[in-house]
Amino acid sequence: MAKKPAPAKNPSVTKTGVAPAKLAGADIGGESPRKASPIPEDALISDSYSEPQGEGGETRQVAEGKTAVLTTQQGVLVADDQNSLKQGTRGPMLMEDFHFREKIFHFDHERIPERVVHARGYGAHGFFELTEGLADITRADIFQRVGERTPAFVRFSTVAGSKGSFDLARDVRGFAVKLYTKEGNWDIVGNNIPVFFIQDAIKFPDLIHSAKPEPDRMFPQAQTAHDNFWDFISLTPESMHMVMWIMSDRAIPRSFRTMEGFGVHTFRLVDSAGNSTFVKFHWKPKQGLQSVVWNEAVKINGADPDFHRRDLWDAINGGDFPEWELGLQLFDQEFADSFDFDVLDATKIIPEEILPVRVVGRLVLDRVVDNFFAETEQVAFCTQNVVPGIDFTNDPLLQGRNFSYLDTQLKRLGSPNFTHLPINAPKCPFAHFQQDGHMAITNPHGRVNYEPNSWGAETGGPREDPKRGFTSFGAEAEGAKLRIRSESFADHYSQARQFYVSQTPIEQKHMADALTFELSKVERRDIRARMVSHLLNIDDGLAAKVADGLALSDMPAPAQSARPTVPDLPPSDALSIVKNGPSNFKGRKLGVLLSDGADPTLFGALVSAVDKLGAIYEVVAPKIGGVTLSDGTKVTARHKIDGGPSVLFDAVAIVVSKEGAAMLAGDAVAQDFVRDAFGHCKFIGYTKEAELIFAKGGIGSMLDEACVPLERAEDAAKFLEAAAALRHWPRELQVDLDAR
Ligand code: HDE
Repeated sequence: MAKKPAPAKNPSVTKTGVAPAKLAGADIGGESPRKASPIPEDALISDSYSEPQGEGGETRQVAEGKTAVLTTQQGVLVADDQNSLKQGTRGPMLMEDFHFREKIFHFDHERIPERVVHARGYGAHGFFELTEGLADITRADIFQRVGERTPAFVRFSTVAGSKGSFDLARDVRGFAVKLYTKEGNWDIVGNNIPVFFIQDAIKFPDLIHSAKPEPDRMFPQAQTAHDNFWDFISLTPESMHMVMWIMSDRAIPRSFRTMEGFGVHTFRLVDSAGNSTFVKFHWKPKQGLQSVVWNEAVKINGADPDFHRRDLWDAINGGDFPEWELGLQLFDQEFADSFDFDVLDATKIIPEEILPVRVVGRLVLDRVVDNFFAETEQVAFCTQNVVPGIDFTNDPLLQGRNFSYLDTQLKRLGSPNFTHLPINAPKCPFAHFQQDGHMAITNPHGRVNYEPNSWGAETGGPREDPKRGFTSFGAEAEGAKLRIRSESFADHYSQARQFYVSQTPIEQKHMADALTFELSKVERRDIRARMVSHLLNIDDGLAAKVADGLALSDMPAPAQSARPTVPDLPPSDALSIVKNGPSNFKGRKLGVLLSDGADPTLFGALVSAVDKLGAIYEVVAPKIGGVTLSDGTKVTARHKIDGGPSVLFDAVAIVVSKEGAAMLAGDAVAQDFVRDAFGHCKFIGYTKEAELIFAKGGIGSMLDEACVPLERAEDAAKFLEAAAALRHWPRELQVDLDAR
C-alpha cells in the first residue's frame, strides 16, 4: 500500500524568523552557461555558492543543495516572507512594512503592454551557419566566411490572438529572426506565409482592427471567423492571394518546427562596390512541412492550448534541434521587369520553379530561454535593423514597417533604452553618443558626449567610418508627391488562382471547407456573397463549393476586377504542404494507448522502433499511475486518457489486453481517442484486442491500410515506416463520401 503523504505545513502559522523553504531541484534555468555569483557568501544559508540565473543575473536558485537567502530589491535579507508587519497579532497592518510595499508595488507593475499584433509568441536561441559564401553579392559580414556561426534568437507567434490565447488558431504565424552579426543586429521579421493582405502600410490598422475581436463585444478571440474581418477582406481585393494561403492548412501548422518562414518583401543585397541584387528570403524546415486538420486544431486548443510552445520546448530540451535552411531568391532589375506584377508588391511571390531558391546557410535552434519575459517578451524586432550589405526596397509595406516597429517598442518596453536589454543588445562592439533616458544601463564614460569634438582619439569617443559604415544603396527617385497605387500593383487574382491550382485535391478540399466554415460565422449575407464573388475570379469550382456549403441562394456575379485573372499561370509544387512533407517519422510523436496486461514484447518493439527513428512516444493509460504489462513490468503514463486525446499525437498505437480493451471500449474518452485518430486520417497501429474499442467507437467496419495490425514485434517498425506519410488522406475523401 502506498504510504500516506505527510500533511503539508501551513506557512501562515510559522514563527517569524523561520528559514526560507528550500527550493526543489538544483537547476531551474536549463543548460545555459552561468557566470560567477554576485551573492556574498554570508547571504547563503549553507556552505556553498549560488549562481545568477540567465543573462539578467538574478540570483534565485539553489546550487548543489545550497540555498540563497531571500532579499528585498535593495539586497536586504528577509526574515519572514509569510506575514506582513502588524500592530499586535490581528492588525492593523503597518505602513512601515517596506518589504510588503516593495513586493506588492513590483507585482502591480509586472505587466507590460502586449504586442498590438503577434502578442502570443514563443522564442528560442540558436545560431546561423553559413554554408555558401556570398562575397560577390553582398558585403554583409554574416555572408563572408563559410562555416562561421552567428548567434540567433527566433520568435514564432500568432497574429490576431492576445497573449493568453491558444496556439492552434487559424492564423498567420510570425517567424522573426534576430541575427547578432559582427557588424550589428540584423532582424528578418518574417511570417510563415510569403505574401501579405495589403500592399500599403497605411491599411495595416484597418486590417488588424477588422481581424481582432469586435470592439463592442470583445469577441471572437484569436479568430477571423466574424463579420468585421470578412467585411474588410471582401472590400480589399488585393488580399485575395493571402486569403488563399490563410484558408489553407498553412494557417494550422503542426509545429513551429514544420513551417517555412519568409522575409516576404523584396530586399537588396549590396556588394562592396555598391552594386545591388534583389533578394527574397526563405527559411526551409529540415523537418518537412506539416499541418494539422481543422477539427483536430479545434480539439488541440482545448486539450493543450500551449501545443506549439510545448513542442518547441520539448524538442530542444530533448536534443532534437529544429533546423531551417536559409534560401535566397536572387534577381536583378531586368528579371524584375519581366513580370506583369511588381516585385515591390508584397501580395506577390516569384514561384520557385521560375527562380530557384539558393540555399546559403542553416539556422539551428538549440537552447530554450532561461526566462520567458526577459527574452521572448522583451525581444524587440525591428525591420529597420539591417547591417551593411543589406538594404530596403521601395515596397510601401516595408517602408511603413520601418517606422512602426521602432515606435511600437517604445510603447511596449517603455524606454528608448530597450536596446540595453541583453536580448536586444548587439553582441558586437558598439559606441555612440546616445545617452540617458529611462533605465539607461549601458552608460558611456568620460567627458565627451558629442561629435565633432577636438578631444582626440584617446578621449574623444567614436568616429564615423565612411568605408566600413552602413551606406544606403543609391536608388534614384523622382516624381510628384502622390497618394496613389501604381498600376503595376493591380492584379489581385492571378497568383491567388495559381496557389489554389497548385494544391493537391485534399488541400483544395481543406481550403473550400475553411472558407465555408469562416463565412458560415459571418452574420451578414451580403458579405458572404461578396466573398464568393471574389472566389469566382479565382476558381469557379472553389466558388461553387463554397456557395453550396453556405447554401447561397443566387450565385453572385464575379467581383469587378482592375485586371482580368491570368488563368494559366503554371502550378508550383513548392506551394503545397503535402508535396513537401517529411520522408520519415523523425521528430514526430507517437501516442501509445496502453492497458494493464498489454503485451510487453510489442510495447518494447514500438519503443525501440521509435528511438531508432529519432521520434518520441508518450504513454496514455486509464490511470496516471501507469499500467502493469502481462509480464509484471510497470510502465508509467504521461497522460491519463482524458488528458491525452489522440489529437496530441502524429500517430497512435493501441496496445491493450482483452480485459483492458473491454474496460476502455465502454469509455467515451477511449472511443473518441480512436474515432478522432481515424477521422484525422492518422496511422493507427493496434493489437487485435483493440478491435472492440474500434467497434464501440464506430470505426470497426471502416479500417483501411493505414490501420496496421500489430501482431509480432516486427510489425512495430513496419507500422512506423508506413506512418512516415503522417496522414492517410484518401481516408478523408472516403469518409466525406460516406457521409453524403
Ligand atoms: Fe508586423 N508588426 N507589421 N508584419 N510583425 C509587429 O511590432 C506592422 C507585417 C511581423 O515576434 C509589431 O514588435 C505593420 C508583415 C512579426 O516580436 C508592429 C505592418 C510581416 C511580428 C508591426 C506589418 C510582419 C510583427 C507589433 C504593415 C511579415 C512579431 C509588435 C506594413 C513579413 C515580431 C512589434 C515579434 C510585429 C507592424 C506587416 C511580421 C506593430 C505596420 C508584412 C513576425 O510594429
